[in-house]
Amino acid sequence: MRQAGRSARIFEAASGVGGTWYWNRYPGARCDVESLEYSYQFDEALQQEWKWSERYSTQPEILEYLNHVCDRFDLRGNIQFDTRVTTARFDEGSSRWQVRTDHGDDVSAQFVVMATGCLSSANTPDIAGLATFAGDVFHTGQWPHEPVDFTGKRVAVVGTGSSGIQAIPVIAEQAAELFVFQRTASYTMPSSNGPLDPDEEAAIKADYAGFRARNRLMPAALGSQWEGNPDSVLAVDDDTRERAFEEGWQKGGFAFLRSYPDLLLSHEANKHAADFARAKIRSLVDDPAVAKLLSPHIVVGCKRPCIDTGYYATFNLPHVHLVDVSTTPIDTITEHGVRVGDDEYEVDAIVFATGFDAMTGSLLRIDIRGRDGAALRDAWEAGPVTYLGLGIAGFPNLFTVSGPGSPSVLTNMVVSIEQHVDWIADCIEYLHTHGRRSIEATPEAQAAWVGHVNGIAAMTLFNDPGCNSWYLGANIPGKTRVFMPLIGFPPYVEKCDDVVAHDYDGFVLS
Ligand code: NA7
Repeated sequence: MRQAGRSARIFEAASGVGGTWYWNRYPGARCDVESLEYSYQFDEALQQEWKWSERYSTQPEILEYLNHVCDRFDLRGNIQFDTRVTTARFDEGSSRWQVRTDHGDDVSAQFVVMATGCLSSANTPDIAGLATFAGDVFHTGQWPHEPVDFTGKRVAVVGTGSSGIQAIPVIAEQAAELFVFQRTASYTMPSSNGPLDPDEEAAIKADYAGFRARNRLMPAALGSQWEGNPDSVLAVDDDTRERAFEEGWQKGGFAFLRSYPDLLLSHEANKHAADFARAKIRSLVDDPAVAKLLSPHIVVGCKRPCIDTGYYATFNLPHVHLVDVSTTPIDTITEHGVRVGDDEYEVDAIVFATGFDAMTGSLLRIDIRGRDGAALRDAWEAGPVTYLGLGIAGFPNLFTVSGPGSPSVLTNMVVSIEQHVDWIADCIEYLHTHGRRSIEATPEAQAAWVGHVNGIAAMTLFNDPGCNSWYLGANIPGKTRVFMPLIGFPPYVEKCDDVVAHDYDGFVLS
């Protein structure tokens, strides 16, 4: 906006920049996308000069990077921290938004850009008795800034998604006793993390633009360096398949799931990958009963796969206990611990690694009112509806960065965010140069787009009835089950560009 000569005010609930990387300070927090990819590409000098230390960056290092970017481009002065936007109302008379904050700001703006994040509304389950617990309670997504020391403590971790799986091995190093409460076993692949290879870094930096361009052509906007097999997993013999899976597993990260192109397209194909992963678990966990409990039953990849460092080996430690809460849920939190059925687990601290009200949570916490005072909460009651994940019918001049209906969380988020930010900035420029005051998605274009997003999801296993992922909102009681992101980054970018090329086809400019 500054480059375009426009004024912008930025409101941020936190005391500093960083978003996800500001809040998720839990032990072991690390990115699941490689460092040389999980970084901005808008400035060549920035991407050349910044030095990452590991293949997968830790939370403190990414936060340091984001603070560096903020200062390098002199953005801090435009940001009002510790301020939460409470309402945003569109005034049809002036065609402007009235934005209010919990600090009493009352701001009139022509455009509002919601950069509120996809995983920013922490979900703490409503378990009876939580307020009576005498020890410390944490949520991985709202971790304190002061150091937390679990040395000598008995600790409960509730949740075994990405956050739990990263935190558990690190907490286990300190805790005297660790109880892990698992409702659904996740698939997790080794990160094969290590110091960033200087040769690999030099090779990428020698043609960073080329590397970025190749990644933008990948379905998830990442991983062009991994060679997948073009054939169906069903078309190869057992040895070939096992070799390819092993190679993917050893490479680390999401490479395993990229071994074959059809793993998320057919149950038969998926079962091969799931069986391979379950065999790995049996080989890594000493106690067969524990290995069995840790073995997922769901489709591999229908939830975002986790990337770990030493997760399974942690369960071979004598002071680490896995508690199955799949059939008997956590009943109550007592003064001294966690009760499951007739058993009470006495602990000094409880860590909720229970995820987020994803993709819509933070938007809907703000009272957003469009034309005729209509509430976004009502418009999205049966699940979010958008056009391109960028605009919403009835809500003119409101943009959502990585909104539902865009590839967002199924991609390298930084790439998706930059694509959206560029699109929005270009759009605002276009409106100014063409003497238009407002842009609004048409209900028809929006309905067609939602149908398209759902239609693609229906061709995959992401919608599998056995899979209660946050992509589907199925992790939040009462939330409508609908697959929110769009699968496939490159065709999406083409569509966005095409919409622009056709004078913002599907939007009304007035
Ligand atoms: P996730 O992936 O949503 O994981 C949350 C975990 O918490 C998951 O294992 C849940 O089990 C579990 N959970 C939630 N509520 C309960 C209750 N009431 N009892 C027991 N267990 C519960 O969140 P993360 O923070 O780990 O990761 C989110 C994303 O951040 C991740 O995908 C990466 O993209 C980064 P469930 O599976 O619902 O049975």
